[in-house]
Amino acid sequence: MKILTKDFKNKIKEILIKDKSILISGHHNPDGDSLGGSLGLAHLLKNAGYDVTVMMPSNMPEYLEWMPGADDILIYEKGLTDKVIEKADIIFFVDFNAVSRTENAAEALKNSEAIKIMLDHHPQPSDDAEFIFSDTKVSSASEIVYEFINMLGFSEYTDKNVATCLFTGIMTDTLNFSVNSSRPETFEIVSNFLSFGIDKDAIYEKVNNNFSLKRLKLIGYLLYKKMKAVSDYKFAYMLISEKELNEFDFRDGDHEGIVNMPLSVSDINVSVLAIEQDDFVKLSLRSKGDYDVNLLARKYFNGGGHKNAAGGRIYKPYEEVEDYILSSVKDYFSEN
Ligand SMILES: [Mn+2]
Repeated sequence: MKILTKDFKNKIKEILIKDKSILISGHHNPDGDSLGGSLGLAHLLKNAGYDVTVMMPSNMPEYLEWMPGADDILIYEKGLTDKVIEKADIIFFVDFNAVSRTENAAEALKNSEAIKIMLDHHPQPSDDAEFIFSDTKVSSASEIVYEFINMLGFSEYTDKNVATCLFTGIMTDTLNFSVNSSRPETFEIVSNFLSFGIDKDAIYEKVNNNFSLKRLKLIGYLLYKKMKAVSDYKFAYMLISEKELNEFDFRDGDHEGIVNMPLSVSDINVSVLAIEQDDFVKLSLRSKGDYDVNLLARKYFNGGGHKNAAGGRIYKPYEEVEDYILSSVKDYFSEN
């Protein structure tokens, strides 16, 4: 466990006084880990008698709306939520390494005088928080939240809700335990969660088999009509325009998992999904083994993330994006 702050445990214990108001923030477009880690921590701190609010910078995907506590999440709105941020004494950042990852909420979070605690597993944590509890070796931020709870001696406040939320974070970030889950500790933690009576199979079902028929047709269309592969670089990519998105009633969260599909081909090691938005083209990048899409996203696509999963943006007209992706990837692979 990498603690980047001296005397972390004692200082946190000094800070966490019961009458302080605590805000927990996930990142923009929150995924299962950011929501699971935030809600799990919130349930635990509430059980321990703290005043806690959870905020997300933008809406959560529909397939995670069932999570315990999801109904009480504040979705950031300029002005309205700024007051809540201003009032907070302590703010937790869960599953992100820089405040810019909260997009619209970033300014208010930056301006807040609250003490900030980062619980994360992304590489290169920024100094946007005074206290940083971060490790790239663990499966997820939810696992870090669990370690944090343990370190503080708060495990006795774990209940089924805490276990359900943190389990969901670990399950989703490891793509159902297929990646980033080779440490025995991850399964020890999951084993502990099962002892709280969580319904593992139902959680899997709700997260993975909860999409619309239109989304399945979109996947078919993308794989059959849109996917292109560059065999020299074992690289596949798909571009989708706003017009096409509208044809398939595309909703937040619908693209989840699609970018991984080309990696099921033995000869594809890197996959990119590019989605046209109003002011830029949004990229999801995935890879297998030692292929590092974090570096690729940082160098060419105004983004970053993990070695095998990253995101980015291209600020160019949609028509120019394909050429830009191809030349960037060629450039990157000829250098590395
Ligand atoms: Mn994560």
